[in-house]
Amino acid sequence: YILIIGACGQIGTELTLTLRERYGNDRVIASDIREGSDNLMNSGPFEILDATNYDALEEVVAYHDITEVYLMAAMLSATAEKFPMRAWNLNMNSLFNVLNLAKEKKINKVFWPSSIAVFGPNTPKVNTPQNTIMEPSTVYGISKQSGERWCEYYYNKFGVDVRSIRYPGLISWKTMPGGGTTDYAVEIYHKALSQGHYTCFLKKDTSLPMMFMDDAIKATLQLMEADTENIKVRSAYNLAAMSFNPEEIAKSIQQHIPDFKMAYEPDFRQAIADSWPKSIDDADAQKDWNWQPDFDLERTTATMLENLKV
Ligand code: VAH
Repeated sequence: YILIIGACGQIGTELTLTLRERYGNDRVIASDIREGSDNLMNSGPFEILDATNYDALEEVVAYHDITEVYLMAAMLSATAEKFPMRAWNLNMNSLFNVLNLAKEKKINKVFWPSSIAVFGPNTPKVNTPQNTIMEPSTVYGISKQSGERWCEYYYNKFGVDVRSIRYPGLISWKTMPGGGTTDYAVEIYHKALSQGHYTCFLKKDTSLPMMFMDDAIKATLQLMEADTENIKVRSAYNLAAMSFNPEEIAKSIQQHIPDFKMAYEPDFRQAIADSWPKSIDDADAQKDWNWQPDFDLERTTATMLENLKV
């Protein structure tokens, strides 16, 4: 059986729905610190679970006969800057709990999300390679870089089958993102439809690596279903689909809503975005497990507007 921790989050919700479609509703147990969308709650088993509580997690794993865990609970970049110690506690202790369950052979396989946030201000920003300088300057990025080191350590020392992806900014219509720096790329579609204008918290030329959620879910399942000997990276794989800046996404929206207006009022998240890469080299994911994205900016915008319009 599969357990999704953080099932009510932006990725967790879509991951749960996709895994339930693929493996059967009752084989995928959703869990989170709070209840989620009706669609999520009505489609299969759910547990209220604090992922930082080892005993509670061990009990859910034993009760539901869990063999695979997707640990999607985390505090994202913007919120983590406001609550550094809470972010570190959640992001790291949840990971240690899951890695230790796997080390004790109580579960067989783990997925844990990393992020392009592991890169910092002195990382090469264009076509950022899989292996390069990583000096993250955000609490969230530090927790993701540390998490990658622990995943690789548990694989090398204890044979734990943990797999990870450095997600770019993710764009979805089924759920809102929660406290990230790339959230503007989701909010903009909602505001374009509801108000015809959007005030962006990043400068118009701030290019960031981005991905439509369907591609992120496809990559996650592809990595988890790959033969273990094909997985050469046990920290976390670079993964890419597209890069764009706020001006470019605004222009793609204006193809559908000509009168859409954009304004720019950069806030504290500008410094976070400026520390991240502009584009990512994901040659390893392509080579090791045949990664290929399906969504570019035009298709993303068309899909978002199509599904969000009332
Ligand atoms: C964030 N959406 O903004 C997340 C992600 C690369 C960005 O890690 O914090």
